[in-house]
Amino acid sequence: MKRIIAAILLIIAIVSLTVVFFAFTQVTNEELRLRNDIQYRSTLLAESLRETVEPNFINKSEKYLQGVVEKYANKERFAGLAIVDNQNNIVAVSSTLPNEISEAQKIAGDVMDSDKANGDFVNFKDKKMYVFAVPLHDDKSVVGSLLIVQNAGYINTRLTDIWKTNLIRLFTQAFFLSVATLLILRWIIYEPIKSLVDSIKSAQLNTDNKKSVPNIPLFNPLIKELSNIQRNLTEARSVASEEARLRLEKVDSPWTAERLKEFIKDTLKGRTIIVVSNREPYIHTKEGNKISYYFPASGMVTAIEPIIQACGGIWIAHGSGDADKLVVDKDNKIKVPPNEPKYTLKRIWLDEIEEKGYYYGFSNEGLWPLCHLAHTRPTFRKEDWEEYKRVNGKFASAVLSEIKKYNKPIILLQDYHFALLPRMIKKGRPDAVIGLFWHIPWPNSESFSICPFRKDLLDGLLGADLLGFHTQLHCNNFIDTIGRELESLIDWEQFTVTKNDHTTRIKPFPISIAFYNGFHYQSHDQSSQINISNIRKQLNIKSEYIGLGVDRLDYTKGIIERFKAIEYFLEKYPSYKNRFTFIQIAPPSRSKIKRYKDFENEVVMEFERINQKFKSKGWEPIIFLKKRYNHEELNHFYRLANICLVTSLHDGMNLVAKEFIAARDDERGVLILSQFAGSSRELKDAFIVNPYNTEHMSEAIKSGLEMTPSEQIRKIRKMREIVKNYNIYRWSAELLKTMANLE
Ligand code: GDG
Repeated sequence: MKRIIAAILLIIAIVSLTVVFFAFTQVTNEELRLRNDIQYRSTLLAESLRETVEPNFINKSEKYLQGVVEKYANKERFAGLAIVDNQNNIVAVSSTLPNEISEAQKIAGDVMDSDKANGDFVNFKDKKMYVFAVPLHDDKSVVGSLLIVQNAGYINTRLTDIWKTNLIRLFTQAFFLSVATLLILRWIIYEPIKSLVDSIKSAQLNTDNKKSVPNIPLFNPLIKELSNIQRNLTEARSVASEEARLRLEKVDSPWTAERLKEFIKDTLKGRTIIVVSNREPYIHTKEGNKISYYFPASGMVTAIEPIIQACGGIWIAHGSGDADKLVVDKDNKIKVPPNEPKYTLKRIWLDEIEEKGYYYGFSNEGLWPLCHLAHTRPTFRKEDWEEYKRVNGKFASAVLSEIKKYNKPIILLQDYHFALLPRMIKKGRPDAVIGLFWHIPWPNSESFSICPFRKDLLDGLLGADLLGFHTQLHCNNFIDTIGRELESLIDWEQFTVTKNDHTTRIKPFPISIAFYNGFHYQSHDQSSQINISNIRKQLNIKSEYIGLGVDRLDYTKGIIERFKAIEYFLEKYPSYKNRFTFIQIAPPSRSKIKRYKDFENEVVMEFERINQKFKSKGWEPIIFLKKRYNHEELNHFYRLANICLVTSLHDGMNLVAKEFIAARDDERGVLILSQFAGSSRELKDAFIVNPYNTEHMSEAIKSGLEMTPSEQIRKIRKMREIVKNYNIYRWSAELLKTMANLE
């Protein structure tokens, strides 16, 4: 835009200079012409009058002379006449001239001295006049002078008119030229470039409605290149799609986004997929006038986003960003990812009371600690429960209105925020196939029994056709809980629960990440400030060994236990002082909840205490980064670390463990993993530790740092195979296949 304004200003400047130059020339010429004209007319009159005036002047016939000067007074442009004698005394003067004509008399004096007619412009009472004087003679000498005075004001008026006309012309031209420039830029540059961009976008998005590259002679070389790119893209895509189709039959080939897409086409035959979660995948925020977005630190979002990116559909979630409302359409929808739209995000707005009761209160002060055995006491408040019910109802209405036009839609509900949603949706649309994935652990039935609203929660969940958990243990715990709490028919063979003629299947689906052929993350955020080569410099790390922890600031993640293990390790093995630095990345989470605020303070106090205890010049054992990094940046951290510590006190799966493995295509690095994280069931080649056993963890740190490269390669290679084999695309295929087979 700045450039367009500059171009327009330049054009205006050039036009102005041209117009001013020509106006100036015209004014100069016109002034010259008018001056000559007035002079010529004055000379003619003066010469013709002299013959009459001279004899009467000599005869001193003043009366006659007065008659002459009155006769010519005020005719057309003549202002009057005057006659002076050789003493410069006025002999006769037109009554139309002012009394004070000393300026004119001066000219008469000069003319008599030089005995030569002459004229000049003078001002009479602010009026511009032209005075022309001729000498009068007797036989021998100059006896006086005849003065012709003409109004010359019209000359200035005429010149001003010329300037005015030219300025009006200038403004008109500048205006039309600016408009013309804008139109030309739009027609010749913007529109063609936009249609080029649209055609490339449509090729990238792989929609059925492809736009061909337009034919614009002006951009021929560019168009040729773009046509080639578009063709190659389409070809590459159809090859990939064909390969994916073939791979469907080959069980052991890797699962990719393309393969999942083909699989879904094959299995769901065009049925629409709706995802519902509390957390949205893209959060828009505003700083000053600038709106930007970020991808939140959430295991659920990390896992689900690649699936919906691959298959398209609608994702319904709480719009929590302060600029979310500014970017949606009238239906509160926006196409995302913002830079390469692949699916629709529909935002649901919650007011403060709803968010407080449903999200912070019931979900995170009640259900979260209830399901995680991490020794934080759950809090159940009646008013939170009411909000939880209300918000579940709000989401149910949104889902029901979204699926109105679809037959047998597939609905994937996410997590513990929506335990009541399956029943609510099923009531409105019995044909909808509903799956709910519970991303956190399910505790044993006794622990669960403390929840005052457990029967309603369980009944709500049993509205689903499929309930997914990360591990078989969580499935067992769930069925135990049902057996203990509700009247129902449990089939332990099939792992189903039937209540009121509706059957719900319970099945483990260990969630994963988008890892295949070396890729394991998509760059979602707008900018990265850190890369592997500058982390050490930016954080001023000189140590030989680096340890890493990446967790939301949550009391279930075992961050304090991890710090204590580091303390124990440094005490027991002081040779690692100055040689080992532990980086803890901890984006703040749910900080409006007191327990989380307190936990944050505890973590800060603990790392400061440990740093105080061991620090030396230029070294501190723990670097605590209380901020959010994007996945590209996290990947650099993963690749830099010698050891990664995942020491959750209880965790459904833990994707950080899998992300660390996936990032290590150099086949180096050691994973230290809590036995209470779901991922420890799959990643058996990690150092499996009990986070409550400080000594054991510190030994694992030592062994990890001292592990030989060949041992690291052996272990990490095996774990990479596992994550690659059971990646998020396979997870999703299995979940959707199970749902499709339920009918
Ligand atoms: C729940 C369950 C289950 C971390 N820091 C940043 C950031 N992260 C990303 C990680 C990872 C995700 O957040 C954390 O995933 P986890 O699985 O470790 O944990 P939860 O958020 O508690 O997830 C968990 C998961 O759901 C999936 O089912 O595994 O058990 O508790 O992807 O990379 N992401 C960004 N910036 C950060 O600073 N963008």
